[in-house]
Amino acid sequence: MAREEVLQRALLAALICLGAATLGARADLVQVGGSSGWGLGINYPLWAEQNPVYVGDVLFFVFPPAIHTVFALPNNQSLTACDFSNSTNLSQPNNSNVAPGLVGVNVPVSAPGPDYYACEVDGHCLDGMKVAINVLPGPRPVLAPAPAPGAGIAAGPSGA
Ligand SMILES: [Cu+2]
Repeated sequence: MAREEVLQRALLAALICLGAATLGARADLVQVGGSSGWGLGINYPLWAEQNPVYVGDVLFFVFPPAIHTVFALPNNQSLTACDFSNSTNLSQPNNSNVAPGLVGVNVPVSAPGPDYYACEVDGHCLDGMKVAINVLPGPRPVLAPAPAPGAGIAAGPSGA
């Protein structure tokens, strides 16, 4: 009886996984700044433009803790002015999967719309250590599987 129950639970878990895969629900851990991480001298507007973020993703800030911080700012005005008066300090590390000397901060994104982040260490925000991330409605789209070899050859325009 107990064994049956275990089997049933395993089957249920497998079906749930299969369902999630089929529906394409996928959450990505998105490292802010890409491999450069969170620091000075990085073109965050360009990075944000090239790296769409979707509801359900988790932003991942990686930085040396003695040098930088991560704050969430309330709006674009505060980001532009580097005004931290209504900001939230998110600098507490919660992801240890980083290289020695660095810390990792996961920030799940649960709603669409723009999010604003900056470093509040003196001068860093004004030097460009800030990012506006336009979170897109989820879930993150899954890339279509590659066509089978040979497929599509007959589908080209005819009469060319
Ligand atoms: Cu900084």
